[in-house]
Amino acid sequence: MSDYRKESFLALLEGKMTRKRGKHLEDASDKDLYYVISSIVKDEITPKWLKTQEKYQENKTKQVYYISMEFLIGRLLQSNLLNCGMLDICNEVLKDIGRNPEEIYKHEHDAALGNGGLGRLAACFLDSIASLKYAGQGSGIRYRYGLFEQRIIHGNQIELPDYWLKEEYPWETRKADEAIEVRFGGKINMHKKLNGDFEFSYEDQDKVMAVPYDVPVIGYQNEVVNTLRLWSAEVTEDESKLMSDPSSQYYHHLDHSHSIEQISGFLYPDDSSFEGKELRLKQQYFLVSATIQGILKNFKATHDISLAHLSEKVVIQINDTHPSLAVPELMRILMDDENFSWDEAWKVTASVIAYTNHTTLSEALEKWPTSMIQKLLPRIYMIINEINERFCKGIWFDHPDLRDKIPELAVIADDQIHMARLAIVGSFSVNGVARLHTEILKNKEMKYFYKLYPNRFNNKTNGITHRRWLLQVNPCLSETITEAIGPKWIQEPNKLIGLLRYSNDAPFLEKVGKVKKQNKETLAKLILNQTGIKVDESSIFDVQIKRLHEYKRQLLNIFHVIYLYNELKENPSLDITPRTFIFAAKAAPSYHLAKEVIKLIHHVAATVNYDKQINSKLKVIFLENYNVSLAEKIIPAADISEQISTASKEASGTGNMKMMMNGALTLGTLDGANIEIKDLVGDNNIFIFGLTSDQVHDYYQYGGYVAKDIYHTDDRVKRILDQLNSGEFGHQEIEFKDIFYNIMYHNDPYFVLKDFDPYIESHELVERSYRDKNTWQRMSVTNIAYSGKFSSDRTIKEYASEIWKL
Ligand code: C3B
Repeated sequence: MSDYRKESFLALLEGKMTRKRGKHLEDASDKDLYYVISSIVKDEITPKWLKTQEKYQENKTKQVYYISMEFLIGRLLQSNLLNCGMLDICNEVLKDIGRNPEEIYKHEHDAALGNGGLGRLAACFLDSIASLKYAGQGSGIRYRYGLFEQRIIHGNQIELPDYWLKEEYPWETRKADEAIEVRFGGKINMHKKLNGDFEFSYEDQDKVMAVPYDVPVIGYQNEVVNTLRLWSAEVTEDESKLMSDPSSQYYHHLDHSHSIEQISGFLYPDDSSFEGKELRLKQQYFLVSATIQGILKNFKATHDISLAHLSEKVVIQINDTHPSLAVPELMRILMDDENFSWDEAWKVTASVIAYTNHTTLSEALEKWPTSMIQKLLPRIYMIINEINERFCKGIWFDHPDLRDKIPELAVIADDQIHMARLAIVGSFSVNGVARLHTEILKNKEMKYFYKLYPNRFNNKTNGITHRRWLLQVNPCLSETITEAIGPKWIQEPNKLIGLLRYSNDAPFLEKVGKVKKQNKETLAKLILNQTGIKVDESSIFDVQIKRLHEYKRQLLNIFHVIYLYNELKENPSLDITPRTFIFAAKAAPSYHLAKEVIKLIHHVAATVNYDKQINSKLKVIFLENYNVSLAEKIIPAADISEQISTASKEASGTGNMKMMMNGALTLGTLDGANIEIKDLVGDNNIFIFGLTSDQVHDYYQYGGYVAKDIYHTDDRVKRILDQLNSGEFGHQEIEFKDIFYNIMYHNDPYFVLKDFDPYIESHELVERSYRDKNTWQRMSVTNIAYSGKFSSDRTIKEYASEIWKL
């Protein structure tokens, strides 16, 4: 690093510190430094931000709008420094003045505007869109409260509000002059026009201001700065004036403004499950209406062609069905405000919107009661009705073979609006997020739609940004990689494949092993700090970090731990490689069984970790409050990546990709993107076990699996389940009866017992393989080498060329 660059960065820091915080550098707190460095980054990128937007305007570039109810961006300072090429210099200068960069970056509150995979995917996509120089915007909600903070008390999950905006958020810029009015409820009037068409006008609607807050999305060292636009719900100016009018009913208005602000009040904490709350519907319409109005306004300001050509300049990707009201909303504006006929409006709408499906879980399917939509969004309801009628008629006349399937296909059925059907009908592209998942959509879940629209369906296997998930979170590994194959992999992650040449190179393998060891030591310190438990740094770090859900089967994992514990208790001198099982997971607050599993993990941990006879060989760690920042600490230290969902249930997974990229070996089922990982690395570099998706499907369809039979025939399983019932883990006998009942009397809906034996076997193979350090290191490097495919750059290039046509 040149002294000159360092000196000028230091001068900037000093100058800003006095101007912004009124302090000398030597008196500055870590928080002062956090704010000042953020402000330096913002100064650096603001001209580029303006220029990027101006260029898009001047060149009339086609734009993609990625609409999502969730953007799980986490902290931004470090990745922003990285992307604008200032991370190294900043770190060095901080160290020179005796400060610890980590401590400073920690002062940023994680922006947890998402639940899990879907929200984090959206964040990775924005990073790749900007880094690949595509013109794209994210559009989401500026929730005042993000995903709850998790505390664990006696094994019970307690949820605390995440008021992340308590202090200034340095990355956002409020754009009050670009606010947009969104309207709910009211009365619709129809008038017949001279030509026989109908015209619609609205009365008595509730008005809400959508105020945008823009967050910059910085491309990787390429001058591009895109935007994530987060909408905040506020009272309109007229209404706030009324509040200060002494003759008005002040309390009434306060109440009203509170209910309006609630629209962007908090993120619903459900992951892959649908809660039909009216406030959630309001959030969805609020996001969609503000975004689409904004898009059209921008289109008109930029282009001098008619809105009939919208699809030449705009594409809207909707992230799952949550924003699928985009279809009727765009129709409404084109017809009621822009005087398009139905057919003209439909042609535009269905060529602009593309839909990504992220799950086939039935409990996640969004179905709104017609009465709710009718009351809250009367005009939207009329439009959905018309879409439905035309769609059903189309099947009746053009696809007589599918006539008897109309009840399964209709957008409105059983007094409910089926949002996935609306999204499919109203879009030009429907994609799944991994190969298996897309095949399931085409051949099972959506097979009649696939028959109707074979060309609409396509696959886009997920990805993750290697810039954050390797370069930033694992600097030592990144350096080691660069030393071996040069720095080109940073721009072209497929170049990681060059590492294969080193997979038998002993010094290189040793270096990679050393980096892993350091990362494990760092994580061990964090574990000690957070839990007071000392773990063996040379043990296998076996990691399962993700939302807690029955289908992800943290239960299977903890059953294996109990099994190992039982074995060791029976034979304490058993020669096993020490293991540290690391869990982190939030459960949806109303998801009882998931919370029971968290409790079970804690009770097993309490038994295992304090049992002197065996605790040098086995430790169970649950790290509370799983979020992006914690993931960044755990992933570089993982040896084993547990991806053990019931086959067919995990659409893709992205944690599997992050851990692979950091050299962990996958222990997983043939589900989601695990299959694609296996296809790349080969059977010898992954541990695969359990039922296939087809087998799972057949059991569901034709029966034939009886969980109780396994209980009665496999002593290991019987012992574990009896332990749950006997109070051995926990304080009372009834503690885990719901888990027990679910397996025994609901026939183990996620096949935990069925996959138990192959899972144990796979773990034994893991253990044996780990004993041969050289082989393990080679497997690890092979995984890193093939991980380039899972960069979100690859995914985004596919979206851009095959769907968005940018
Ligand atoms: C998740 C799926 O569960 C994951 O398999 C997938 O990798 C990610 O989406 C990203 O595609 N998902 C989620 O986080 N929330 C939902 N509501 C539905 C799916």
